[in-house]
Order: sequence, then structure tokens, then C-alpha cells
Amino acid sequence: MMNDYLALCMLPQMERLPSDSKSLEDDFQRYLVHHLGRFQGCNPYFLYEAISLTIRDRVMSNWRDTWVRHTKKGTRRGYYLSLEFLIGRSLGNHLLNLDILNETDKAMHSYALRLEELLDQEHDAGLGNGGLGRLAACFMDSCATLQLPVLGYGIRYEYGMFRQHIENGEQIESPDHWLRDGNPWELERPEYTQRIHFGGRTEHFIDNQGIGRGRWVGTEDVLAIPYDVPISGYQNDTVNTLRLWKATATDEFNLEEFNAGSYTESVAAKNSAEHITMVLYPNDSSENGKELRLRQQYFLASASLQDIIARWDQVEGSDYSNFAAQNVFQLNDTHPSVAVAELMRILLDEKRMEWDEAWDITSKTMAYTNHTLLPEALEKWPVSIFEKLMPRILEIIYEINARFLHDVSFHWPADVERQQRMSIIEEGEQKLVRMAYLAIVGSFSVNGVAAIHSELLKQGLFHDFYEMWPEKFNNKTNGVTPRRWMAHANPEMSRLISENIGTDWIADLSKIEMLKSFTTKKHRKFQKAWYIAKQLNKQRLAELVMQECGVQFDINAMFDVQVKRIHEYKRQLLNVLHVIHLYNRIKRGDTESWTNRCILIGGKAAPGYYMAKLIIKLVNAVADVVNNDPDVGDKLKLVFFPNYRVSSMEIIAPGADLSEQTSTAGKEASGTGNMKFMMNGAVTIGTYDGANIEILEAVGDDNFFLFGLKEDEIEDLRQHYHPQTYIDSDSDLQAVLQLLECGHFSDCSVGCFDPIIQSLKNRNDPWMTLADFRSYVDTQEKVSIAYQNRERWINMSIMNCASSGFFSTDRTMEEYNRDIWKLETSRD
Ligand code: 26W
Repeated sequence: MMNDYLALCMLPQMERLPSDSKSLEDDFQRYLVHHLGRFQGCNPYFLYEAISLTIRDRVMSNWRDTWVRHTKKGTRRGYYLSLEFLIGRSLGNHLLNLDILNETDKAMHSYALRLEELLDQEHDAGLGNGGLGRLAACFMDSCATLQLPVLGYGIRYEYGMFRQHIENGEQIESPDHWLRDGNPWELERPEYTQRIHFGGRTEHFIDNQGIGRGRWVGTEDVLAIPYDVPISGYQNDTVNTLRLWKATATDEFNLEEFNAGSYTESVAAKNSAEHITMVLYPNDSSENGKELRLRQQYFLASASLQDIIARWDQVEGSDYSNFAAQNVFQLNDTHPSVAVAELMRILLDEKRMEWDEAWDITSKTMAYTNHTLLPEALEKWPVSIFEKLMPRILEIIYEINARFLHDVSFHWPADVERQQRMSIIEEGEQKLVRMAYLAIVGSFSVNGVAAIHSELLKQGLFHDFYEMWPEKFNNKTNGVTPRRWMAHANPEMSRLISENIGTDWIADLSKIEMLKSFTTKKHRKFQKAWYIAKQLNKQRLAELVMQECGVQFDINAMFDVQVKRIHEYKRQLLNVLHVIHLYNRIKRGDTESWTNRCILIGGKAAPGYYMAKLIIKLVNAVADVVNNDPDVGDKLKLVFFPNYRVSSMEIIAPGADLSEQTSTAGKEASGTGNMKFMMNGAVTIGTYDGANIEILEAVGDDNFFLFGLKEDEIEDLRQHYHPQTYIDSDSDLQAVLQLLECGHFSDCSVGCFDPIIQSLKNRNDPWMTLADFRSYVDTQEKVSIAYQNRERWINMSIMNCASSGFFSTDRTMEEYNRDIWKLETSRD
């Protein structure tokens, strides 16, 4: 490979392109006509493409300069390894970061185009399932804004998160071919292609130093081609890189088959190689153990590590004594954790290190973040699949485990049970590799994503490991980026805030606290303006709801919103039960001092998750009855919002009054939707779970509606949970269940919601939904009363936004950097 870093450095400084509206106009036209070969009156997507290429040009010189700065000899760098980056749209984000929104708007005006409509042409980059993937994207944004030398590594899925539409009330999935029209926000860099091994077998030999070694032979290789995505920082001339890998076949692979006379087979081989990065797995909380998924994981880990090692060799040479001092890897859940073994393989087999030296480097550079407490979401791969796909990696995992168990027996002599509990290999009918244990053993840092979650990891799931290595464990409470989730998504409130406290909050959200003083009587004008901004945002949301669901939302009603993946533990069912309860009240005329509500529920169900899909069907069935009953009128509306994704949240969060965070205590690791709503001035109704707890602490109990059992209460109750006792003692709950049971909402067939009713009544219901029903309904009543006092509600809304400073990913990234990464920022 050419020494392109040095070659780059000798190029003259790249010229900075002007960003006045006239220059943008000219470039836009040049791209549209001369590059894309399109003219006015063409499909609006091309207009979007032309303006994106125009803006991308304005990112390039900073991108190059940042890359050169980060790859300088001696620079310590961080790498964020993740199977998911849920980026959403990019154009609007870059316009904000480059501070050229107004000039671009002007330029488009001169062609009688509306910038907003062009922004709306962009396909979401939906390369993630939910919280974990979106968190990775927010982290990238904050690293660029803080000028941290962090490089993201992920997979360039040809098909992102499936598109959801609703037919007869049911979820129908269709493929999301987001790249069909091209993607102006990626740059193919075939010069950094890597070769990934699969299959084959291992051999053992003694090298000329007399050291026993393994090697991996007879492999079927696949190529990894990087596509770089620019991540601009907020008005700071910094552009970091997200490197996404695409799989293709090697040339030899094709050639061998071709020489054997089978042209079509050689093309088929290409196909099977390209399958690796074809599609994102749409599971967000349970492992389905598919071989292709493990292939994706190893593909990402191997391509990224080889890329980093190649750069090391090029810039630093063959001396690895500083490698651990200059590199740190953050593993986003266990998904990329095979990186622990892959780094060992590279150092042992390719760099010819001895085990202890290689292990010293590996265990000083890997750090692991856990994102879930649900046992069914913990990855365990059959040893047999490992053996087939990557036999050399399996050997290395066995060796890591043998040495680790030796340490365990040293710590706790003769405690065989503990050794079995802690072993990376789970024995049984089928042997399994416990990926979380591999990650913990191989990492110097293990963190959870909210205070309670990190505590529960230490007490429960990872207790043995905590006893062995207490110093590894730490908490890093999640956040969200205020650029996308406030400045970009909520221009109305952002303008109001900036007029009153200046614009510093956008890059330093702790400043938002200054808004707290605006809740006093002398700031009535501000409060009125806040209310108007919220109403405008609600209008925007109401229009979207009309367009997507055909239901009229009245902006004077309370907008009560629950959007997130559909899962039993998140308890969308509580929300539905409450809707049915309100419906019952309307039907029996119990509507004194009523608060009108428009309830929106949205989210995708994993395609194989039967109960989640049935919950979607129930929401639609209840919505059908409620919205079409003339007795109900404006008092109550319910919609299921289809195809919930990043770009829809940008309209939903600003338009929400009430944020629903109803998970069973102890089950939601953190939640991040809760933070987006808070930032946009919605008030939360939530359980004592995940980051809800920290939100409550920040905003105070006057400005938060807490309900339900706490984690320890849930666990105490679990042994003797009798749903029937809650039913027997609660006539409202009886009425709700009766209506459900009698088939009132079952236009499908009588009894089609029976599995839901049964799960609620089951003594083994893991989510203990009925135990929290009374508390939820009573608390919702308090919400209704609070909403009627407009002044009080406005101040609660302001207080929520004003207290959201802690929940910026800038703060989260500063903590990762302070405690784990220890990188130098160019800001220092
Ligand atoms: C292997 C299948 C699978 C795929 C994804 C299992 C588990 C996952 C993720 C861990 C699911 C996820 O997105 N977890 C969410 O992570 C967010 C960011 O930390 C948290 O805010 C959410 O509470 C957590 O559910």
C-alpha cells in the first residue's frame, strides 16, 4: 500500500470553499445539470442529491485536516465498535454544524425551492434497531463536537431496519433498500480494503524461536471494503469519520471457480460473500443464534482491527510497545466482542508475539459496555458454529478461558461451582461461548448505561466478576445529542431559548439550566412564547398524524406519546389498558373535569416476536373503536404511528406533552427516548427504572409523574405474584378486562387477543403489568389535572427542558474520556 498519509501531508492546504448563498446556488446548479444530468422539473430526489453534494464539498477540507491530525504519529485514538449506527438523515445535521442553514435556504429560494422539502427527500440511514444504535450515532456526534479523536467502525448494511406498514391492524415488514438512489454521504475507499478469513482449519508448529504457534489455513476469504461517512462537529471545523464495511468476494475466489469452468458458480460465490453485509438483523432483545449474524460480527471485528493494525504499521512501524498506550476500543454491547480473540490472533499469529505480551495489549485496550439486563438478550454462540466459521478464533477463546479459570481457582481455591459459573464456555448438551464473559475477561472497563443498571450488573448478572475485579466496573449514564434532538428538531423552541440565554447551550447543555429562572411570575412573556412554540410543534405533529394515520389530533388536547420498540417489558399494554379505562369512563358518563387526550403509540416489533405483533394489533383495534365512537368525540383519540424511525422522532418529540416510560422496574437499562422528550419540554410519566430515576432527580418530583413498584419491590413480589387479587380488588381493572374479553375490540375473531389477556393474568407474567395498573391509572389522573392548569404545565415543561443538561451525550463522552479513553481533545 502506498504511504498515502505522508503523500497527503505534502499536498498543499486544500482550499476552503465559499459558503455564501450565491456560491451555493452556483454549485447546486452545476451538480444538478453537469454532474447528475438533471434539469428543473426533475424528481425532487435529485435536487436533494445536488444540494447534498454541494454541502459535502464544504465538509471535505475539514474532513481531510481532521483525519491527518488524528493519524499523526503518537496520537492516542479511540475506536467505537458497533454492529449498529442509527444515523437517520445527514443533510440537515451538516447544515446546522456548518452554520450555513440560512445561506442554503436563501440559495434554494432563488430556485423557488423549499429547503424543508429537500431535507425530507433524504432516506433515513436506519442501520440500527433502536436505543443502542441511536446511542452510537449520538456518541459520534458528540465526539466530533468535543474534538475527540474517535473513529467509528460499523457495517454498511445494504438493507437497514425493515419498513413497517399496517394492514388490517397488523405489522407488515418490507425491505428498506435505502441505498437504491445512491448515498451522497459516503465515500468508498477501496484503497483500504481488508481480507477476512472464514472456515478452513488450524495447524500447529514450532517457530524458529522454539515457540509453539498456531496458524489458520485453507480459509475461504472475503474482502471488506470501507465506506467512510463524515461526522461533522458543531461549528468547530472538525469532521470525524465513521467507517462502514461492505463485504465482497475476492478475485481469486472467482478465478478458481472460473478456471474450473463454472462461471455461474463463481458469480454465486460472489453472492454468498456479499450476503454478509446484506441485511441488519431486526432483533433488539433476543438472540436468534443465526450463523450469518456471527459472520457479521467477526467480519466487523476483523476488518476494523486489521485496518487499525495496518495504520499502526504504516505510521508507527513494527514496534508495538506503545500500542496499548495509543489505542482504545469501546465494544458496543457484546456484538463486536469477538474482537478480543481477533486482536489476540493478529498479535500472536501475524505479529509473532508471545501470549503474555499479546494478552497484555488486548486486555489494556478493550472496554465493554453492557446495554441490557434481559437474560434472553445475552449472546451465547454454539461452539460448533465457531468451530466451523473460525476455528482459530475458537482455539484462542479456549486458551483465554483456560488461563482465566486458572486465575479464578487461584482467587477461590477448590470452588468448582464458581469456575463453572464463570467459565466463558457453558457446558451442556450443546457447548456455548458466553460472549459477555469473553468481553469482561478481555476488557479493563465494564460499564452499564444508567446508575441503577450499573448497580444491578454488579449485584446480579456479573456479580462473580465484580467480586474478582471490582475496579473494572463503572457507570456511564447515556445521553442524546442536543444538536439533532433540540437545535435541529425543534427550531421554534431553540430560537426562543437562544434569544433569552444566548446560543452557548447548543455546545454546552449545562447552560440550559439558566432557563429555570424563567418560571417565575415576572417571565410571563417568555412562558407564553414557550406555550406558542409548543403549540406550533403540536400542529406540525398533528399534520403528520393526519397524513400517516388519517386521524385528526386537536392541538388543545394533551399529546400523550409512547414511541420505542414494541416489547412486553416496556409495557405498552399498560398504556392500552389505560386507554380502555378512559373509554369506559366516557361511556358511563364519568367525564367531570375531563382532559382531552390524543394518544400516540409507535414502534417496530421484531418480525418473529408474536406477542409484540399482537400488541400492535390490539392498539389498532382499540384505536378503531375509540376513534369511531360518536360518544367519544374529541375526548380521546388513539393512533398507532407506522414506521417509527429517527426522522419521525424529530417531529414527534417536539410535539409531545407527555412522555410514557412505563417499563417494569429493573428491566430498561437506561432509555434515551425519555431524554429526547424531556429536552423538548415534555413531562414524563414513568417507573423508577433506568435513566428515568436520574431524570426524576434532575427535575424534582414536582415535575415528574412517578408510578409503580420499585425494582426491589418487584423482585420481592415476584415469588407470590397473584394477578387475580389486583383484579378482584379493582372494579376499573375488571371493567377493562371484561371489555377486552368480550370481544369488543376483536373485529378479527372473538378471542384473538386471548394470549394477551392470559399473559396479564398469568402468575408467572415476568413483567407484572397488573401490579402497576392502579398506580398508573391514578397517576394518569394526576397528569390530567395538572394539564388543566396551563400555567403550571408550562412551567413543568420549561423545568424539564431546563433540567436536561446532564443528559447531553457531550457529558457522557466527557465521562467516557475521563475514566476510560483518556484521549487528548484538540479543545484542551
Ligand atoms: C443479539 C440481539 C440483541 C440486539 C440488540 C440483543 C440486545 C440488543 C440491544 C442491547 C438492545 C438495545 O438497544 N438496548 C438498549 O440500549 C439503549 C442504549 O444504551 C438503552 O437506553 C435501552 O434501555 C436498552 O434497551
